[in-house]
Amino acid sequence: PQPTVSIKDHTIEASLPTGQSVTVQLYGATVTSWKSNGQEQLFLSEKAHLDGSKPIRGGIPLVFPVFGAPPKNHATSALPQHGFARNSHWEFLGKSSSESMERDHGQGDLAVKLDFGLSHTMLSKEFRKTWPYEFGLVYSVTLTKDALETTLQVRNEGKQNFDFQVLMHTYLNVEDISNIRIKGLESKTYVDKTRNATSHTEASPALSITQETDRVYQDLDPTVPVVVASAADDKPVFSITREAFNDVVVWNPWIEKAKGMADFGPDEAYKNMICVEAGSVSTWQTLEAGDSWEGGQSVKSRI
Ligand code: TA6
Repeated sequence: PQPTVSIKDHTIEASLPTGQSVTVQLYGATVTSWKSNGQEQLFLSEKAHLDGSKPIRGGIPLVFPVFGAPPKNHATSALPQHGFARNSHWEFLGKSSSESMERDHGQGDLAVKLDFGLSHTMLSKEFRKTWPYEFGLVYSVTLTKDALETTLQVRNEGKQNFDFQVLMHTYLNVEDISNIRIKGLESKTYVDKTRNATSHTEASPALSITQETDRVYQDLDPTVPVVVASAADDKPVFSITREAFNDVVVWNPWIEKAKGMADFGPDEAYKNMICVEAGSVSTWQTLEAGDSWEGGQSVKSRI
């Protein structure tokens, strides 16, 4: 049996015969659901706007060409926080399914890949005015039996170089934030946005989240997984590896900030999510005219 892909007005859904499924909104090319073993792996706020009126609060919003509040006196200065990719209308470019031979059984291990495109010609007038570069983005979402992979290809189709940052703002679903630990960050340098963006070194081999947390861990080895592990048995719940993404942001709004976001609901839902966000955000990538660049993540789920 083959994967199935269904297209409903602004939503693309794909599922594998082994039961996994993924849902992507064309708005922002935002993954809003990833199910395996019948369980939702991503957090989506009950109050998320799904009508294109504002970026979706949950799933995997795509951050490009700037992470966070844009800097002053920069080509991105007039863009909204996290740039325009997550609040633009993308187009579905198509699907492909592949069969990678499994070592032991020799039976094909199915994967389905969905491609989405956004180019400068599709941007709103306002965004094109504020960031006037000719670019093309191809965002690929690949569903396999035990993982979800998201990759972004950035192409400079103009005559001027441009600088960009990119990040996959992944909201992971956790049963209880107090029962997980984040591993793979030990001895890494991070910028702590809850402490005036000061720089620190991570001492913990297994970070627990007990307050508002907003940290940009830098210069990680992309092939070393960042693991969301169970505090009870230390087993991995999620394991994230990256390509060309050397930074990982860890964010939980905690009580006050959760209450303060109108589209974050229910208020206590900060206990059921952790954002572990892979990207290239601590410096700027310069893309020369005519060049292209690619980066991405693979999120494995044990659940
Ligand atoms: O995930 C890190 C972060 O930059 C936090 O500082 C917080 O602002 C979060 O993104 C959500 O940003 P948003 O613009 O989606 O409300």
